[in-house]
Formats: sequence, C-alpha cells, structure tokens
Amino acid sequence: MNLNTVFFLLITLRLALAEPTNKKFPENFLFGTATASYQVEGGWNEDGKGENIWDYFTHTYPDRIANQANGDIACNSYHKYLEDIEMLKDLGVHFYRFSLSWSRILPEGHIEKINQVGVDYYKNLIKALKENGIEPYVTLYHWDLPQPLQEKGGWPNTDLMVDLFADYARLAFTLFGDQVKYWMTFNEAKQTCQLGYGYGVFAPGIQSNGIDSYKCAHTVIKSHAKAYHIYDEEFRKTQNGRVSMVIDSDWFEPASDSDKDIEAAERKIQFTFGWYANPIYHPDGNYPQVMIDRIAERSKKEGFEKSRLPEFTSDEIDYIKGTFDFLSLNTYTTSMVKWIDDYPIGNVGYDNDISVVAYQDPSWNSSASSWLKVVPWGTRKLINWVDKTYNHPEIVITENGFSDYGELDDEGRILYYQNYLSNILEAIKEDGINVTGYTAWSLMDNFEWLNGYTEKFGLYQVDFDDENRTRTPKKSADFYKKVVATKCLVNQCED
Ligand code: GOI
Repeated sequence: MNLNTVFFLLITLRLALAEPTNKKFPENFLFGTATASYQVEGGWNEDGKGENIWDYFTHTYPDRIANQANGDIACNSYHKYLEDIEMLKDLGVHFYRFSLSWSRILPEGHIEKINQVGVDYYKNLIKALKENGIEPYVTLYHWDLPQPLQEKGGWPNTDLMVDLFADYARLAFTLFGDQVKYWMTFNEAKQTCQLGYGYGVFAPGIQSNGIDSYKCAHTVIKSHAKAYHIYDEEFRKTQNGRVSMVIDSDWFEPASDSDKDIEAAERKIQFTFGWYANPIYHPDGNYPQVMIDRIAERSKKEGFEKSRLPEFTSDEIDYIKGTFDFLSLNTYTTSMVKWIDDYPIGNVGYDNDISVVAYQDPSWNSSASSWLKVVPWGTRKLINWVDKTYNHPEIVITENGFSDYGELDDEGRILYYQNYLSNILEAIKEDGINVTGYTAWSLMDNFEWLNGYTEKFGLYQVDFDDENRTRTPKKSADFYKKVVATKCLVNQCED
C-alpha cells in the first residue's frame, strides 16, 4: 500500500464518519408539535364557553364541511388534556404549541365578562405541561373569533377589533404570562382574511374578495402590533417572554428562468408572505411596494375612490415594524408560478391583483389533501428567501406536516418529515440560516376545517367513532420520538 492509497483510505473514512454529523441538529435546536383549540378541544358549549364563528359556521352551514362534521366534540381535549400530555411526554418534545379559545375565556369577546372555568382549563393545561418539562407555546388566535364580535363586523371592522384584541391579549399575558414565555398572536392571518372574508369558504363565510380581505389584514396587523407593544411595555420586564406572529407560505418556484417568470414568482410571494410579513418583519415596514402599486392602479381603473388596500400612516408604519422577537413560519408545500398578462379590469379580487398562474407539478408526490404536494426542497428555498428578505431573523418553523387517511403504518408521513427536516437542516448547516425550532403538525388527528375528519395530520391516531376518542401512536410517532431524542436524522450521529 503506497502513501496515496493510505491517504485515500483515510479521507474516505473521514467522509464516512463526517456524513452522519451533518445530519445532526444543533444542540440548542428545539422540537415540538402543535394543535389548535377548535380542531381538538370540543366542549363547544360547556362550562360557560361562548359561541365562536366556527361553531356558528359548522352549525348553520353543515353542508360546507365534509360529512357535515364539526368541532363540537373533536378530540375532546377539553376533557382529555392530561392524556394529550402523556402523549407529548412520550414523544419527548420540548414544547407544545396550542391555541386559546377566545370565547372559552371571554364568552362575549370582551373583557367585561370573564369565564373563570375556561381560564382554569388553560391554567391547568399549562401547569401540567410545565410539571412535565414541556414548554407551552401559546397562539392567541387560531381562527375562532367569538361570534358576537363577528356580528359587529369582525376583522374588517378595524376600529372595533384592534382594541378588543389588545384587551384579550393583555388579559392572556396577565393570566398566563408567569408560565408562558412564547406567544404567537395570530396563526396564518392570510387564511382568516382571504378564506374567511375574501373567498368566503372559511368561517365567517363573507365574500368580499380584495376589499374586506384587505381590511381584515390591516386590522390583524395593527392588532398584532398593539399586543406586542402591550407585552413590551407592561409585561416583558417581569415575564421575560417572546412574542411573534405566525405567517404561512408555500414556496413559489418560477416556472422557468425567464425574467418574467422570476418576477411573477416574486410578486406571488410578496402578495402571500409579504402582505403580512413586510409591515412587521421588514426593516422598512409597510406593505410590499408591489402590492401598494398594483392594488392602487387596479382600484383606480375599477372606479374606486381610493385604493382597496388600506394605507398605514408613517406613524403606524413605525409603530408596527419590528414588533417581533423571532419569526414564526408555517409551511407545507410548493407551487410553480408562471407570468401572464394582467387580468383585464372587471372582476375585483386578490388573485386579479396578483395576476399570475400558480400550479403544482403533477409528478410531485401527493398527500390526502389536494393542495399538499410533497416538495421538500421548496422549504429550504423558502427559508433562504425569508432569511434574505427580512434581514436574517431567528426563524422557528411553527407548523409543517403531511396528511393521509389515518393509517397507523404511515410511511408517507415519515418520509415527509425525514425529507423536510433534512432540507431544514441543510438550510441551517450549509446556508447558515438561524432556524432554531421545528413543529410537527399535528400531535393527533383532528378537525381539519372544511375537510372535517377525512384528512389526517396526526402523529397519533384518534378514533372519532369511539366515544372515548382513543388515541394510538402511529409509526411516525416513533420516528419523531427518535429524532427529538437524538436530534439526528440518521441511525446514528457523531457527537
Ligand atoms: C394549517 O394551514 C393550519 O394552521 C392548521 O390549522 C391546519 O390544520 C393545517 O394547516 C393543515 O391544513 C387546492 C378558494 C385545494 C377555496 C387549492 C381557494 C383547495 C378553497 C387553494 C385555495 C385551501 C395550512 C385550504 C395552510 C388553507 C390549506 C390553508 C392549507 C382551500 C386551494 C382555495 C384550496 C381553496 N388551505 N392551509 N382551497
């Protein structure tokens, strides 16, 4: 054996050993899993809880939900939260992301009437989590607005909602802030505003595409900022926690490397992610310029007196920008984007304001959800885009997951997590991006909005035909448990 051969062997050995190391997350990286109040709690009218827009929507328009399902009982976590905590303990997760049901705490939406039993439910849940070493990550609003507030106009009513949300947020910080150190004000406001007040397919079912949906977003962004400032001024010193707003986005890949397709993909992500992120996370604040310009121009041609996109004053821009302690990102999939000529003036709406074509490649692997194709590389690109566009914030992935029909042997979900996590790890290690946490959606099968109980995202199966709502770990639960325990994506990582 000559010296070259020895070197060759040594280098091969070194590479073989080094390879697994690259599959290890940083020591301080945190793993968790998530649910949301309406999707799991049930107990919809128990112990003084008020009605919210999803109670009202599912009861009033049962045909809009697959199999006329609703969240009246859901996973019955209102009564079974201790069992949920056993599952979390078994997974070994560092944190549990859940949301507060606003109307369980404030049945009429305002702070003049507090439902103590509802408050106690969350106090007990939080206490039990802490006793088991699981950090609560609390979302204030995951889509379940108190119905009485909707009857006064809901989110498009900016003057009403900003102060009401601020009151609710202050109350939550006061009640739970000694124990809760991670707060998320809103989950995926784009779904609230565009599906709820634009297309009208989600509760409350208002169809005012490109008008109320923009007003809704305006209110949500202002509400978030006010809640953040309240935390900053009244609680941060004593409670020392962190506040963020969850924004969701697909990755949008240009359909070709033509300048036009690249411009179209950028416009699409600015209208999707930038709509909410720019005012808060961009150093200059305000809506993306491309939204301001295009919506103003189209509004004028449509005969509106002013732009359908509400304006922030310069004081408001300053007040809103920078209201975050980290950036929380939900992401599931990718779409391709193609440039087209602008849609002619006529139909008023968000998609016309964007005027691009988005589609998914039929060759991509499917899930049980029509919108969710498995595209792991898209997530790495999205993380890079977010990092670059918003000046390198700390990023926490607050949701990511895969749907099937509920089988225990859920290889598809394992493959999804394996490959998405691998791309997130590459974003950290190879691209040098500061991603500090990952959240698997979801802890258990639950009420999947319009699709009822037909599409399942859980690490645990829930038997919805059984009064006990029996929970059973899927194969993916074992997989995730191992990842959480080792912070490693292969059989063994170097230390
Ligand atoms: C999270 O949202 C959310 O936070 C969790 O609560 C949730 O459980 C989890 O995701 C899993 O979903 C193809 C008009 C089919 C009507 C394309 C326009 C259906 C209906 C696109 C536009 C899309 C993750 C439903 C983000 C809601 C699924 C947001 C992904 C319904 C569509 C549409 C489409 C449309 N979205 N969600 N939808």
